[in-house]
Amino acid sequence: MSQLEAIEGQLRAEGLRFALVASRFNDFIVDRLINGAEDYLVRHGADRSQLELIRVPGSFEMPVVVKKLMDKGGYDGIICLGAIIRGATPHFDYVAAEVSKGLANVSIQYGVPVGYGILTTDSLEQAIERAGSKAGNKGAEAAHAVLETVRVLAQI
Ligand code: INI
Repeated sequence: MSQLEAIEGQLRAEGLRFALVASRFNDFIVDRLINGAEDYLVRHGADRSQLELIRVPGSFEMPVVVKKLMDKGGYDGIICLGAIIRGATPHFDYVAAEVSKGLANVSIQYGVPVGYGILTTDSLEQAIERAGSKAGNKGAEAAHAVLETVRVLAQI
């Protein structure tokens, strides 16, 4: 067991401001991810008035919108929520690769955590499992990761 004292992020969202960027594509899944992220943040102390929801057409449009939000400033973290389903998406690999690359780049460029709450699944059934049923809620998990990272960055 290590004797080192770790820098760790506390899961306290009081006083923090977040943007939730969510796709309209597959909105019946994405709406559950939004609920999961919002519920997580509010239960950890966020003020609902400090959460801003931005709807975009599809996951592919997220990086440019997140970049504009970063330029505008004022957000401690941004949580992206979407569902890219292989069965229904011939260009699945292109969309998924570009979105993850784009979001990673903008997060690093601005030093603001961006949560990847975008499901990439083979089937609709898998997406449902990850949007609040037997495999948890990936929207809540993305919110958790962003909150923890915001708090870690504040200590470094
Ligand atoms: N966007 C998604 O977020 N999920 C998908 O599964 C999807 N499919 O199936 O194509 C999808 N496509 C739209 C894409 O994100 C863009 O909005 C579109 O290509 C216009 O640029």
